[in-house]
Amino acid sequence: MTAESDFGTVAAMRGVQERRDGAVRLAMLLGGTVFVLMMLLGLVMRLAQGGLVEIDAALFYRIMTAHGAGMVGTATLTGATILWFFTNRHVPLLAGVFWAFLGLFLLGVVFILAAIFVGGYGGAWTFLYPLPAMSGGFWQPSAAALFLLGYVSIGVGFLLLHLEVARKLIAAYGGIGGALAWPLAFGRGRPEDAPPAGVVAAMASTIFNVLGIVVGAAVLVASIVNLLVPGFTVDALLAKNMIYFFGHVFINAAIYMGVIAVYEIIPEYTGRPWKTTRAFAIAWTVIMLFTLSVYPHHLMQDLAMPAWTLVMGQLVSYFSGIPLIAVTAFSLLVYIRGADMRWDLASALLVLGVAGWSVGTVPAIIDGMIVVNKVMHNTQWVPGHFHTYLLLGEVAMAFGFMAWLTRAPAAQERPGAARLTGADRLLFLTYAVGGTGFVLVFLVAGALSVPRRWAVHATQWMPLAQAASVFAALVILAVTVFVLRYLSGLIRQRS
Ligand code: HEM
Ligand SMILES: [Cu+2]
Repeated sequence: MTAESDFGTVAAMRGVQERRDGAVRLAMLLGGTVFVLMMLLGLVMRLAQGGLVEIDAALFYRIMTAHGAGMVGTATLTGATILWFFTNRHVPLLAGVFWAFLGLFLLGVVFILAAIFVGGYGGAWTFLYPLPAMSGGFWQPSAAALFLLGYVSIGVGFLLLHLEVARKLIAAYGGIGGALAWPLAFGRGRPEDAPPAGVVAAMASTIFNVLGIVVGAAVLVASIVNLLVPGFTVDALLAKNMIYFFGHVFINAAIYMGVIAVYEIIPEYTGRPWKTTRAFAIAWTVIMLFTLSVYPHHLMQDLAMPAWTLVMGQLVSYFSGIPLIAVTAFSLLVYIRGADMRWDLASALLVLGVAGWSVGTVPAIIDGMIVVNKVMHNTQWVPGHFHTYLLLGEVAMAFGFMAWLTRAPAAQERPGAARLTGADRLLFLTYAVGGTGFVLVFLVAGALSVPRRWAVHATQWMPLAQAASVFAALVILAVTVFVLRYLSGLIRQRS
């Protein structure tokens, strides 16, 4: 091959690479924007619960449905985009698959929005069978079916994305076990030969998310048939098991995929690679098994469930925090301590993301105890814990990734040049303080037995919702600036 054609190939490859990144940048822009919009819906709900604005209860439940589905979908969209971007660093992925994923995702969003705001569907993002079919006259079965079809479209998109990732990782690392670093975890493999940390995380989250989506698709299709042919019924307890298996896995996958950004980006700031150690490899395989078996902690109110499944849910809940915190939060502390850590908005948000995620598992584990769950189950303790590891966890990681994609040109050339300006510090603090205050109010309200999912609150609960609204406004302010900053970074990079 001549030098010239070599050069041509490199240039062409770079062109392909940039176009691929273009799709990633667009997906993150959409994700960031939807986060802001969904947070505004969240604020409206909190204002309504605080008695500061008046909205019809039916509208509240539509907003709650849109907020839940929109947030979970966007968290997983941004997580999967992070997974795609970094997997692509290690194995070349087919760009067309990502575009198909994005297209199916957007099609699903259109269906879901139409189902809610045109069709009036308000049965919550969890579509618990047979609720979609029992609207009490608030929506037609067709609206519920459209909502579920939107999920199917999004699910197919995710399957395509994960299958492309799985196919390439399996080929490059010698099978599923190779990509999960099993030779190192359970054999005589050496750390030097193990796949990068991001690859292990990508393989593990791909496996469980595929399983979750397949089970989810089955119960979605059954529910759609039930809506169209009411004579066709499904065992409600089985459907609930399938839905919560899917829901638990899907939202966990969002976070576990987001963490890949931490493994891949933080080394640039510490100057030390995130190593695939034996403990790391074992932990990810264990996390994979736990994620698949812990979902019964959502069914503790279901007396008809076999007792052993609930006990398993509780026990696995205890342990599922440990490997995760050991290989991510603890390692992160070690990496940061031992290095001359550089701070900028990106690294600060990524570290906050790990902290928020780790802290959020604590109230989650508490709620995963059967005796506690009996009391706390339908209180705001529940949104309290999941807003902690989502708002201060996955979402912080997603915005950290976006800040990193558009970091200052000097920092792109030389990571040592990264710095946290005064304005960035203020922005970061606004987000962290607003987010912490917001989730704390949920947890306090939960401890005081304020119920969740109530459109109208008793007068004595209203001050809580009002305080939460102030914190939410701070978060929204910060996040709006994150998105604008990202957008201006994209424009700067284009010119
Ligand atoms: C400023 C940010 C946010 C605000 C103001 C907000 C507000 C709310 C409110 C008021 C509720 C209903 C609570 C209740 O049951 O009484 C809720 C539920 C929920 N939120 Fe958020 N939220 C925010 C951010 C997020 C984020 C970042 C996520 C996920 C990535 C998220 C996911 C959810 C989910 C899944 C529900 C449950 C809906 C249901 O019960 O069906 N939220 N949020
Ligand atoms: Cu769960």
